[in-house]
Amino acid sequence: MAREGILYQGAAGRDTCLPDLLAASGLARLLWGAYDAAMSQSDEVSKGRRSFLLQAAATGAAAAAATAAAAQAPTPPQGAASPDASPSASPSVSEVRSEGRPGSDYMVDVLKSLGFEYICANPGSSFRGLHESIINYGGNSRPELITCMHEESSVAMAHGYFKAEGTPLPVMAHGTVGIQHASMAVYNAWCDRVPVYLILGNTLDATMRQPGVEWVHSVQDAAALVRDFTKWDDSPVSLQHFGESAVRAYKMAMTPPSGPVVIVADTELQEQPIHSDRTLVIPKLTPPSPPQAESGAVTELARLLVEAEQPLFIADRLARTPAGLERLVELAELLQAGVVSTIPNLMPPVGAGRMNFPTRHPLNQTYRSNAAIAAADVIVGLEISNFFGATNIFIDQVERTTRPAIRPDAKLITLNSTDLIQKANYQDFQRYAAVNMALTGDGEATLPSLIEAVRRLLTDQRKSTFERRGKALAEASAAARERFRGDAALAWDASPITTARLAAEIWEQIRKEDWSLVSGGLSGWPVRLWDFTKHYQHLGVSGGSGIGYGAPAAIGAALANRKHGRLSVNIQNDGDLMYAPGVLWTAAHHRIPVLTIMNNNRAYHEEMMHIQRMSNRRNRGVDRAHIGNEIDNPGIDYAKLAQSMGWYAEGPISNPRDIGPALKRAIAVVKRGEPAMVDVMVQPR
Ligand SMILES: Cc1ncc(C[n+]2csc(CCOP(=O)(O)OP(=O)(O)O)c2C)c(N)n1
Ligand SMILES: [Mg+2]
Repeated sequence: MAREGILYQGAAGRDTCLPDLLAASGLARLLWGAYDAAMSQSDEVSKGRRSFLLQAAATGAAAAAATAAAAQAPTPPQGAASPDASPSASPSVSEVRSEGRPGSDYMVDVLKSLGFEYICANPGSSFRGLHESIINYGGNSRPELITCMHEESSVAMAHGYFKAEGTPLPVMAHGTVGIQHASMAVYNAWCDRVPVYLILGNTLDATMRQPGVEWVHSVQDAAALVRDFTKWDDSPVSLQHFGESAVRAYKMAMTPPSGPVVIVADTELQEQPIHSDRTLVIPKLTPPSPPQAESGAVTELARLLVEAEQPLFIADRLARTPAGLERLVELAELLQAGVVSTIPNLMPPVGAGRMNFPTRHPLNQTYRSNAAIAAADVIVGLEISNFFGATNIFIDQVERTTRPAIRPDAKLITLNSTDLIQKANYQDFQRYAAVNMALTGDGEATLPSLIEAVRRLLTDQRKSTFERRGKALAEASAAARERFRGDAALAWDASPITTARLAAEIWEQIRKEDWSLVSGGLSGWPVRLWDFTKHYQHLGVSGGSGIGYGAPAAIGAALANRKHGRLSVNIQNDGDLMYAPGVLWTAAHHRIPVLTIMNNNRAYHEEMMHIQRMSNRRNRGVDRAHIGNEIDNPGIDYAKLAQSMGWYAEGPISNPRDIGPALKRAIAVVKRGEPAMVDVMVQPR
């Protein structure tokens, strides 16, 4: 039986809907302005939906002697179906609500108030109410539903989207099997300090669960699985509770240090009507201002920097917004200090957590990071978890040892917000770094006051010293860059193609475009050879090194880049793609333009190197190290794989001279608004 008590006080819909109730109760002023906008946007669709339901109901009412005002219909409306895979014992008559709104319509209004452009999901009946409200009541617009083929892809898309756009992309998933699939991608987002916004469907009331699959897909505490690596979660028990927690979750996710959050949307809350005697409010979102480091410590840091002989900044997840990059350039230029913006002590240096500093800036010392770290007398780690790794050399031999990578007199300072967020179980906080000063606060938000404090301490004498230092740093970085250019020319015509040649060929085709490298390190060659200047040109790495991130994160970032008209470039590792290649279909289906170049080394090569190392250490030879690591015999035809999912694709390409023309053709397709792939057979590294 349909329950009694239809939505928002009766059948008149818009006339007596939420804003009116709020106005009557004097609560309207509490609403965020976006609520009204959302309501009017969705009004037409909503009216259409109501009339459809009334129509369906009227047929039913005639057959059933017009009792109970359209509570039942004799024939099910189109597509009415039983829940996931469970044979339905329900009667042949489907009940139809004739008027008003279900709880999930309010949930959609809440999501609209948060300004979400899209929402990713692999469908699941535990959020069928919300799904239906998004597409019908919400008009499938802001948020528009993006169909994903794996929950891990949904979350990784949200991860990549945030890094390009700076705003979260919500994800819906089953509170059990969905979050189990999604969990590794949530972990990546946690380690990378990225606000992923998860909505999990679940039926808490055991008496409301359909026997069978719905029990298997229900849980007491849906967020428990990811609580160790999320910032906050809640399981609301009323619609108002949902509204408040949904807004709170957004605020928590976005407050630096950012991180993933989870809201559980109970199925009963989604599907039952909004009770007429309730007054619902969409709480106002107040964007939080990020925490800054304490002013005395900032002044002391400025003094150390101005007095230093060789100050050096090492930046990892510093630039949260475009302003982060600009401020770091300003600070470095003011002091003529070097900047390393990379994961240190990996040879070769491979990409930063964020795009913090232009690659060809004369003060960029990333190309010679070991030398710069060894020479520095004041080293400031900016939003870096692995400061120990940056300042020590770890040697993985039979006996693992560590030795300092710095001068004995070097002063070590950190400016981090990460101490505000740590949990115990997962160890992404890295080895403890004994430092001289630890400033707690958001790095980007603290830079303006640090710049001001440095300015106050500058003297003409120091300025001329700085100038000399800057010249020397510029020469050193230019020389390092020149060496890399020489290295890139080695085996230029080799086949399989060298990673350096591939990076150079891609650069040649994109350098005049408004490009964005949405994923892919290619052994560090783009960072060495390309001219990165803008915040969206490098989106950094996964955070948790959970492989399977690259492809979906790239497509999520490309979705964000689409409206800006940027050329999204994804350098795609083969092993990474094969975790969940269905995301290729998502890109084609939603017409997400992205240029994907397969870094096809036919192996899980990183792991192959580990087995080679083990074999060498045990003196057994490396000739069997491919076992368990190769992705060959048969080799995968990635062009065919992509074509089968609606992509334009070429390859595999073995002759380096064929890369340029193939990229030209693929870029033309991407410019038409479609995804395109070029599969290239490359050297292992
Ligand atoms: C989820 C997950 N499983 C396994 C690993 C271990 N792992 C690290 S690198 C790697 C190989 C990745 O292969 P590919 O994406 O082709 O990159 P390549 O190493 O060949 O450059 C694997 C399997 C991991 N980091 N994450
Ligand atoms: Mg590989």
